[in-house]
Amino acid sequence: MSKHFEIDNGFVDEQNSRLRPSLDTDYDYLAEKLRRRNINIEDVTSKAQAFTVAVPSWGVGTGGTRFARFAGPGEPRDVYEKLEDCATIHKLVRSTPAVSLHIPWDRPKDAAELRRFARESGLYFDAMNSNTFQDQPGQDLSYKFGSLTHPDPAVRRQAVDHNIECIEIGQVLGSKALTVWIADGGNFPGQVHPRRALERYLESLHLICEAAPQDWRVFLEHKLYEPAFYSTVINDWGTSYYCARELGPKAFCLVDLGHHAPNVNIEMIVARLIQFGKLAGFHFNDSKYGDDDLDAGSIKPFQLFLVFNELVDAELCALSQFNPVYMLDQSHNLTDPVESLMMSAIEVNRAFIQAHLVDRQALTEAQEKCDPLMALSILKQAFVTDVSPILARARELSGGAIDPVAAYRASNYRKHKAEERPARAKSFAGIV
Ligand code: LRH
Ligand code: MN
Repeated sequence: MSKHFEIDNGFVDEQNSRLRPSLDTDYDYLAEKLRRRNINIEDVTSKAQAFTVAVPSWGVGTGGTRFARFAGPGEPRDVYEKLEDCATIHKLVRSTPAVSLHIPWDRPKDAAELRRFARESGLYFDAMNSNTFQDQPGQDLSYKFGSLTHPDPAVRRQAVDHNIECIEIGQVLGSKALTVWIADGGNFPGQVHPRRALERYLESLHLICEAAPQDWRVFLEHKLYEPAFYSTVINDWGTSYYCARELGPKAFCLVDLGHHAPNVNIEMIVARLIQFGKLAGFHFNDSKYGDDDLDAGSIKPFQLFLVFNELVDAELCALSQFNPVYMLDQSHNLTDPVESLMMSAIEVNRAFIQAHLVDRQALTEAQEKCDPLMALSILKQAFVTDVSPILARARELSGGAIDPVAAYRASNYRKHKAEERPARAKSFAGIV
């Protein structure tokens, strides 16, 4: 492979040297503030250093909508170039060592070779994602009217086989989980028989769970609507939870923050799935209306904090079956995907650290004494604490950039990639 431009550690150090004095001041000021709350800033900083969130391979290319996709310069053209961009994100923010692949978009010619390349780039693979919501060139049977729940058993078999292929590729890559999101549903009343469709879903997922190795997990991803606009087979957390229970110990429920009706209390769903021992983890993003796949923490940062408040509460209670995976699932239609993914990884880490600043003893007292105002203000005190110095120090201590976006822009990484990766002739509308 010809020489590819990379941001080197020396450049990051030089960038940091200019920012370190003001970070020291801000960090010491915050340290004093937290000391008065009996919080040791070093402990919290090491939590921020240990925090990780996986990056979606499909997120480093420019996203689009059904109306248009405005391809950016230096788009990654294959899974290797996608991993190059993922490695650059991790080099600067130091909290995204894992990448979640989507098959067939990222089907490797040589999975072992891809694993080696990833390891050499400081990366490993998180959950695999199957795709039975598009027809591939040369595919025998169409998924137009569904996949794992399609009335035709041959189509269901084809979809099950695809998921099993994703597991087999994942095993070579070192992944330990498969995320199954299906678009199955209908656009018209009467089009899909809800009970038969769900029975077929369970029949298909049983075959997929059986094919998954003992130490693997299968993540069921629910979604209210789109692309089906009247009924969706796995439309909400209740249906997903029922299925995960029916499917047994390998099956868990994955929460994509954009997959709910407006104003749904997602942190309550998280608390329930934690209590029921079936929380798989998350696809973090943000939205104002539908499944907008906007940058995490960009629209409803308080909701993201409240979700992590439930997660940290469970973590501190050392609940069994509590091992959630954190992934971003976003579509970057207008921004440089590397910048958006870096910012989003930081915002998810921010919510996690803010949730660790909650005075849980005082909160429990306020809850048990029915003192709602005190309970809210205890949460708000943590949420309004600017933990940016902790996040920046954690990145710096882990060899990353104090200001990742500034370092990235100063490196001209995108300009270099535009020279290395001549644009594809025609760019298509659609999310990726
Ligand atoms: C569906 C979804 C799913 C992915 C796709 C790219 O909306 O969230 O997780 O497979 O986006
Ligand atoms: Mn998702």
